[in-house]
Amino acid sequence: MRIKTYEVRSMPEALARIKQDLGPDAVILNIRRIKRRRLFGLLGDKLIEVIAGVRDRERTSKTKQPQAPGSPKIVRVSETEHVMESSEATSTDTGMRRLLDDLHDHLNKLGIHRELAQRIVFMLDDIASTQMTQGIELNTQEIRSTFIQRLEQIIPIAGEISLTNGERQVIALVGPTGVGKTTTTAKLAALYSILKRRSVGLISIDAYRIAAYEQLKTYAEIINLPVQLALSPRGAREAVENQTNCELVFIDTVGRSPSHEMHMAELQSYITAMQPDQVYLTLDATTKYMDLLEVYDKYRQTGVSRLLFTKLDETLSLDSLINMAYRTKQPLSYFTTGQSVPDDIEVASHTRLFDFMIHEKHLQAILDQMKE
Ligand SMILES: Nc1nc2c(ncn2[C@@H]2O[C@H](COP(=O)(O)OP(=O)(O)OP(=O)(O)O)[C@@H](O)[C@H]2O)c(=O)[nH]1
Ligand SMILES: [Mg+2]
Repeated sequence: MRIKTYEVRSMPEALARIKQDLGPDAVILNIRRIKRRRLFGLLGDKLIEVIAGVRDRERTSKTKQPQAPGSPKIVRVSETEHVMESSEATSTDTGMRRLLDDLHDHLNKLGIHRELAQRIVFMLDDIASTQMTQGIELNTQEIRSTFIQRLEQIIPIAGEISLTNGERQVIALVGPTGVGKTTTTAKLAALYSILKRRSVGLISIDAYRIAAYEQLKTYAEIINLPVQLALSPRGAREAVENQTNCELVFIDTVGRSPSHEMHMAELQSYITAMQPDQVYLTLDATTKYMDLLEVYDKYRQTGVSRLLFTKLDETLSLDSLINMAYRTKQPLSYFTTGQSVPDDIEVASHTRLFDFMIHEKHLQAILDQMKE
């Protein structure tokens, strides 16, 4: 076996060098943090020592050798490609490993998807060790803000509706009954017409329950906006065409159980007729993750392009919401936090997601460990 030792600043750097020297079949035998003393023993650089090896015959063979039961976990360099791409590193310092394992357990207990929990732990480890190896004075705020920025790579957030001058945006809210589509439509309409002074149009689609139209109309009268009621896909298309002077048009659709096949087909025909620029799948944050996945599967045919979560005020758990954004890769748009129109709405942010998943005490414990 050929064995080489590398002293590097990050795991991606180690993996690139090992792959180049020893090939994709090389295995990582050990990783530990080390301090390299500079001249006069001052200001030690914090580095990672990685020992890697390759069996002589493996330098040419592509077949994997089965691992003996009970032997330590050996990671092939070729299997760590995803780690390199996302520049996430691993740490095997015992103390640090234990802390990161605890954090992983904590995320699992919160209900965070296993794979996502793993990525979060890798990312946190990488951020902390990169800051340390670059000699940046460590504090929890720095780590927190860097992490929040990097969270974008794994949980997409669309942010607020962006309006380009002269271009009209048509946004449809779809989703199961009672999630808060009409209330949220009213909140968004008020926000954009009153606070942002944009010209807003409203369309209600409800062939069955005239009450839903009345509900939106009541809000619209307070905000001082007209609402058009569409009772057929054709009528809905005409309603959209009529709103040419508006910069923003919101379409409130009526909810039904997603298992109601006829409703889904009908909703689909309305959406096809109206061709909205964005379809916001509106979901209740208190719903279980598995049920949300089911709802998503039914509604995705309507061309869902954003997720909007309501009723965050009714739950302390954001796991379903986070898992949905991670799993579906659909960007999060807004969160609603109560029944008050228009106050109880906020633009989705990574900060809220971070604060749910990772607490100050986790960051402090990691920093204390790294400073040892
Ligand atoms: N606690 C809380 N309640 C909300 C929120 N958003 C909406 N609601 C309430 O949820 C209930 C249903 O809201 P609607 O807006 O009528 O729901 P919908 O999705 O339009 O329902 P359908 O038209 O039947 O499909 C109402 O009592 C709202 O006040 C929120 O963010 N938090
Ligand atoms: Mg409604």
